[in-house]
Amino acid sequence: MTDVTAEKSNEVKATAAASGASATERFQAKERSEAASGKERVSTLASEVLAAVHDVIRRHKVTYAEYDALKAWLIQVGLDGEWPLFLDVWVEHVVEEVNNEARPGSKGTIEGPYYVPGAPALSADAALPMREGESGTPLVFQGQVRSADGTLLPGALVDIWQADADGLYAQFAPNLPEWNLRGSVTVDEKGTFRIRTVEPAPYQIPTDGSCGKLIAAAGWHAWRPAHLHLKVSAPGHQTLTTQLYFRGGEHVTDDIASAVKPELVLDPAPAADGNGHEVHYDLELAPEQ
Ligand code: MBD
Ligand code: FE
Repeated sequence: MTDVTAEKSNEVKATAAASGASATERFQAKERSEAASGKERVSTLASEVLAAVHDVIRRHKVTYAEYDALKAWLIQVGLDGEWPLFLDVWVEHVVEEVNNEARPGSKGTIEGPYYVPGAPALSADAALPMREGESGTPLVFQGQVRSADGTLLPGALVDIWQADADGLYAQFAPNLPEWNLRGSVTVDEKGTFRIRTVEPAPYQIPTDGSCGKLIAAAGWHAWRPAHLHLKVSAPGHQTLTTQLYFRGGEHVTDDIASAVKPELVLDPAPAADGNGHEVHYDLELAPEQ
């Protein structure tokens, strides 16, 4: 006879395989530019990545046992669907850094694997979609969207997505409403927005997949600090992809994804109505080049 209890608890658990499969599917559905680089550049980049690997092997005299462990692990990353997670946690921050270091306006940071386009459209003063009695400290997040020169941007969209108070993302963990804590906010005529949500919990990388195995084998920790993800767009401006963190929160100073910048740490204050916290954060977009 099957153990119904075990099956059930397995079904409701957020597994690496389930979130990995969703993240891989999501990335494959993303519109992206094809063949961004010519032969010469591909050759340069590929040669230098390989040379860096060869250098590590020589310096550390990597054994055949270690080489086979690496092969097995790389194969398993793909089978677990964890390439999006692996790349966004350990590589994306440097891509973001080199691409946006000279951009005026608000600081960006990594997108990560859990953005989903097409979230419910919300007005400038709205609550994110959430369950009745959604747990977590209520948070009012308000601000104004401007161009880097200070001009108001009334046509802006603030796309927001976050984990819930258990650290889980809708569409990447089971049993959450499809668009829980995800919304696409149109700012008002002054460029302002006022979003009611709950504070997210820190996020733990799934421990039962390949990324989790690497973390355990290396003796690292698996945590990202609590964060709100934002994508802010407006006509004639470069889209800002960023995240906001909470001052004093766990892992703000040791994010596994290296995606915290001092400018991105919020200082929430007690809400005027005594219910949770509120915080003001303005967002400045760089004009299109
Ligand atoms: C996340 O929530 C996230 O934002 C990143 C970058 C990686 C893994 C999970
Ligand atoms: Fe995240």
